[in-house]
Amino acid sequence: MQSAGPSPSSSRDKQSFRNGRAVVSASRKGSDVEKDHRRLLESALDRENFDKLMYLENPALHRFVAESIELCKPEAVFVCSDSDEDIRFIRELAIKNGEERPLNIEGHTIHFDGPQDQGRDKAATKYLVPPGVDLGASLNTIDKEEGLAEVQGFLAGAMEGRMMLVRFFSLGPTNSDFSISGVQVTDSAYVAHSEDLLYRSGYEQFKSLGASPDFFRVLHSAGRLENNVSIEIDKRRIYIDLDDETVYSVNTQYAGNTVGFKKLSLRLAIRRAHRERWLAEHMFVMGVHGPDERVTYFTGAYPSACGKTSTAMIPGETIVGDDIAYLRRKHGRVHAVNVESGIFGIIRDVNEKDDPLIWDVLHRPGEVIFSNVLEVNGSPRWLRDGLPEPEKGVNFQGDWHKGKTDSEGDHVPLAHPNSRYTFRLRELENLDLRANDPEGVPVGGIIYGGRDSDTTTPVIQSFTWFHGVVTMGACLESETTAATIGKTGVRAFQPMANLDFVSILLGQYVRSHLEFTAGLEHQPLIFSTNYFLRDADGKFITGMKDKYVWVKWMELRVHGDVDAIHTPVGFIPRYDDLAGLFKRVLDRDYTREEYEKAFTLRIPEYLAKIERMTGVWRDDVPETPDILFDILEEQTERLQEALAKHGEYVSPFVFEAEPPEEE
Ligand code: SPV
Ligand code: MN
Repeated sequence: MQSAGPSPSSSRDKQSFRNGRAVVSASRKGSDVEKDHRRLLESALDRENFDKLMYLENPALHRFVAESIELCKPEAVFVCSDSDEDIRFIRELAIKNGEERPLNIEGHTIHFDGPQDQGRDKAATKYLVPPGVDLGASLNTIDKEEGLAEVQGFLAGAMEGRMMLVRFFSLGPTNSDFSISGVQVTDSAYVAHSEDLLYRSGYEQFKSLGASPDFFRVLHSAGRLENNVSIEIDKRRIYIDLDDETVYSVNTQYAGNTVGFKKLSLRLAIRRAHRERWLAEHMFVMGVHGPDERVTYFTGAYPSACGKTSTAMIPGETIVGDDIAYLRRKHGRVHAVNVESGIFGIIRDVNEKDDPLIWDVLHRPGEVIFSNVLEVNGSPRWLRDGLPEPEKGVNFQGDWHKGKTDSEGDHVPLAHPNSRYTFRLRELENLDLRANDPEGVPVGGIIYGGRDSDTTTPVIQSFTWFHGVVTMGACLESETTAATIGKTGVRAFQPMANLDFVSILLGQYVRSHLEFTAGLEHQPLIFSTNYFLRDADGKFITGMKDKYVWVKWMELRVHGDVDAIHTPVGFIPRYDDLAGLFKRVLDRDYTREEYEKAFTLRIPEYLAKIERMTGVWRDDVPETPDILFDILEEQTERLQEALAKHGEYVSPFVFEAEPPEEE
C-alpha cells in the first residue's frame, strides 16, 4: 500500500499523517510514536526552536511538523512565536533570501511570482477523496491515495538546503466562538511574511488548544526556484485533504495558491461550517453608516475581481474585512467576523482620486508587500494608477519598456492585471471599531454581486430569505477575470461567489444557506448588485461611485426607512429616493433617464438566465433542494406575465404605477 504519510519512505505507514486522530498502529503504542516525533524534532531543531514548539503541548502538531520535516528535509527549522523578534526575523528573511526586495518607502517591498504563476490555479487544486466518496461534478477531486503519493512525491526533499518556517494563526478574532487555529509550514518567507500581514497571530491561542487536534494544517514548498521564482509549474499542485484538514501546496508562490489561510482554509472551513451549521463565505464585512450615527453591517459575496474590496472600502463607511467571513447565529441574529486581519487586494485601477484610503497606505511608510507590479527605480507602478505611463521598469517578466510587444506582436502591459498589495487592515483609517470583536458584528443585509453585462439591475432586494438565497446567491453568474488562470470574460456559474471553494455537495451547500436563518428573530435582508451592466453599445450604464448610493439605499431598507417598487424579480429603489441619495452622497443630479435606463427590467435576459440556472442545478448538481426549482418557476411565471402585459423591456415607472395585487 502506498503510504498515507508525508514521507513516502516512512515505514510507519499505518499511523502516518493522521495528525494524531486516534489512528495508532496495531503494533506501536501512541506514546511510542510521540516519542519518535519528539526525537526527530529534537535532532532537527536547535534548542530555542525546539522549546518554542514544545511549549505547545500538542502531539498532533508535533506529528505534523515532524512528518513535514521527514518529508521535505529542510536544512533548518524556525518556529515563529507571537514575539516581535520572531516576526521581524521572517520579515527580514524574505529580503535576505531575495523573495522580496525593499522599495524606496520604508517598510515597502516587492515580490514577483513567475510568469506562469500569477493567479489561482483551479485545475491543479483538488480535493483528496477516499474511495466511495463523491463530491459531485462541480468539484475537482482526485483519489486520496493517488493524490497524496503525487504531491508528497513533489514535496519529498523539496526543502533541502532551505529553512522551514512554522507559523501559527487564528482564523477569526482570537479566543472567540468563531476562531479556528491553524499552522502553516512553508519554505517561503514571502508566504510567511504575507500571512503576518493577513492573519491574527495565533501562537498563544494554539497553546490554549492543549492536546486537541482541532486545527488546520498547511504544508507548502515553493519547489525548485530560479531567480527566486518557482519553475516547475507543470508540477504545481494544491491538494486538500478534507478529513485531515490538511492542505499541501507545491511548486507555486502566488499567494492564492500558497497562503494556506486564504482560500485553501476556506475550503476546510466550509466543510466544518456545514457540519456545525454555520457559514464560511467569500464575503466582505462592512459597516454602512445610516442616519443618526446608525451603523448597519453588511456582508457581500462577489467573485474575485468584481468589486468586493472596493465596496468594502467605500469612503464614509467602515471596513471589517474584504474577502472571507464566518457567519454564525447569535442572540437571535446572524453575526459575522472577518477571518483575516489584512488585505491581499488587486492593485489595478487604484488611483489617488477614487481610492484615497488605499492610496494613502500605499504611499506612506508602513509594511506593504507589492506583488507583480512594475518597479521603476524603487517605486511600484501598476495598471491605470492615474499617473503618466513610465518609460521602463522591471516586472514579473523581466525588463519592460513602453511599447513592449510579445512574440505574437501583442502589447505587453506594464504590470499583471492580478497584481496585488498586501497590508494590515489596521493601516486603514476607515477600519470599523468592531473589526476584532470576538462576538462579530450583527448582519443587517447580505449582498451578492457579479460581473453581469446584460441582465441584473444595479441593485435589488429579494422578497424573502429563500428568494434571495435562490435567485441572488445560488443563481449568481459572473464573467471570468484575471484572478484565476484561464480565459477572461466568459459567463460562469458562481453560486454565492464561492463555487471555487465549496467542498461539500453543492446541493447541500445551498441547503445549508436556506436553513441557516430558520427561526431567527431577525433575518438579514438579501440584496444583489451589479456594477457591470452595459447598454446596447457596450457602454457601462452605471458610474464607479454609484455603489456609494446603493449601499445607503440598502441600509435604509434594512430599517424600513424607504419604500421600494415591487417587480417580478424583487424590490428596486424608487427614483425619488435615489435622486435624494445621489444628491446627498455624491452631490450629483441623478436624472430620471439614467434611472430608467439602469433599472429597466430586461425580461428576455432574465428568462434566459433562469433557464440556464435551472439547467445547471437540475443537470449538474446532485441533491439540489426542490424549493430552488419552485422559486425559479414562480419567478419565470411572474416574468412571463409581465412580458405579456408590458413587453420585453419594462420601465421601473411602469411597475411603480402598478402595485402588485395582494397575495
Ligand atoms: C480571490 O481571488 O478571490 C482573492 C485572491 O481574494 S486569492 O487569494 O487568490 O484567492
Ligand atoms: Mn477573494
